[in-house]
Amino acid sequence: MIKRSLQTALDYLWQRYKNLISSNNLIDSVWRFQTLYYSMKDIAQRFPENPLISPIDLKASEEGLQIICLLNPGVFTFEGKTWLIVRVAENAVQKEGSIFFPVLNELGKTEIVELPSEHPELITTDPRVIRYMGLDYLTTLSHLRLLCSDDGIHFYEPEGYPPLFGKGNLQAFGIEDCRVTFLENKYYLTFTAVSGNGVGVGMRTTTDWNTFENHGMIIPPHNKDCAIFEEKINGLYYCLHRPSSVDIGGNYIWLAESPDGLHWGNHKCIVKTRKDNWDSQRVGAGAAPIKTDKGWLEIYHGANKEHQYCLGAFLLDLNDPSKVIARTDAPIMKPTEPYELSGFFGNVVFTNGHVVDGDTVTIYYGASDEFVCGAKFSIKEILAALEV
Ligand code: MAN
Repeated sequence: MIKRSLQTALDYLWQRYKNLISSNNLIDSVWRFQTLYYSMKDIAQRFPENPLISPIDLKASEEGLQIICLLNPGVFTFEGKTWLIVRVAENAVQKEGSIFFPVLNELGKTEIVELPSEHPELITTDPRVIRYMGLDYLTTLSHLRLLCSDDGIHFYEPEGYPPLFGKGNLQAFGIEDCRVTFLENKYYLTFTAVSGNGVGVGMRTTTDWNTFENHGMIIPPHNKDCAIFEEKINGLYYCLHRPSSVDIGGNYIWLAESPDGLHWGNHKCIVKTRKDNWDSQRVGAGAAPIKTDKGWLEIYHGANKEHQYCLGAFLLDLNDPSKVIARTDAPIMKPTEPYELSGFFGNVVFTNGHVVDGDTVTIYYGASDEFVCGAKFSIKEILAALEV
């Protein structure tokens, strides 16, 4: 609490005096203070090449649709390259007097729905959602696209790896925010499956990224942000997931276990929102937890009432992941750069994919729900930021 108030005060002072400090070229200690302050504020080292991929870099999946957002990629390594499975959100071309949005029909074909733009029961205040006559729809339809890279910075669409689209009536509004877990020679893809029936967790598995086994919906609505651990613990599969409880409860992170990776039980609520904090409204898991000698380290997102999305971290016991050992008090990353502050849905940094190399975790993240970006963290530094 004290640390947080101190940080708010420092934040204010820095915003007020940064120009003065740089123009007067003040003594070294001021710069040391500045460095210290910045490290308290955000410990992410963003790629200078950010944003790495923008909507204009890819082609729409079909005529009549346009790519509005590229965001929240799952990440994996395959055949010596870094791969992203990017969420591509497309909308329909708009015309005066109506609102158009794409959905998938039972056959998996895109259909454009038209609504009158002036209607007493139409609410379009959130750019992501259309509320019409008491029902919710999405302004965009998302599918998942595979991109790969030799250096982790420059990504391209390889030939022979077709995109993944929603299938069936539980994915009619699209598939989003895919996490990828490599476990026992198989890639597990867990993603948000959206339709008029609700928002749940869909799963497909693959070994070659060409043929996929479809496991349907593994966790029913309302649920998202499902990340499967990359190792079994005491013979069981584990995952983090995020149900949303409408009345009693909230948007909290839960843990579940499974004998086969498909059927999940023994659910436990492990990480909750924190009142008046940066993660006061919702929390959700990022990618699969990272195994460290201190415990399972998870980078998660949290949002406040103003829908500002930041990243934090928590640590779970290696042997019993339902025990939360520690959690960061302040965010380890918050929206600060122009591409994180404004875009399709500004003030958002959101991650669900990373690669680990020794002490370095490289996250790929959605900025402002519009661009794909990259940043590095030192695992030691994240561990040092945890509060017990
Ligand atoms: C939700 C999801 C994410 C999105 C954030 C911020 O958590 O829809 O895909 O990035 O909101 O809009």
